[in-house]
Amino acid sequence: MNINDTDLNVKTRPKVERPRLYKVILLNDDFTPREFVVMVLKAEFRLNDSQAHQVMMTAHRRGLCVVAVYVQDVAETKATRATDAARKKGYPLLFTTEPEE
Ligand code: TYC
Repeated sequence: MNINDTDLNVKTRPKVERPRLYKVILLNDDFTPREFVVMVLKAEFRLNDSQAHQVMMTAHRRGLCVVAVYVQDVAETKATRATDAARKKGYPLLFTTEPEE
């Protein structure tokens, strides 16, 4: 392999930009049990118990809370999976995504 084919050569190294990140946003509702919200946050977003409680209570008090940021397809997949898990139990819990500025 030629040195020009490697990333070691600055003259030919393609310039890559970091992908835009998307926020996953948890919305409050009046029906989903708090403990179910905590369970979903731990299972889908790998939050620990303390983080999950804090995020849940922020959404509960303020109406919404940013859970985490990911590249677009990861953010959308996690938001959909978490929303579907609630729907399966008959809860209206909703996660949305939104690009960071
Ligand atoms: N507000 C719900 C209740 O009182 C709990 C809840 C918290 C639901 C956060 C959704 O994103 C949420 N049972």
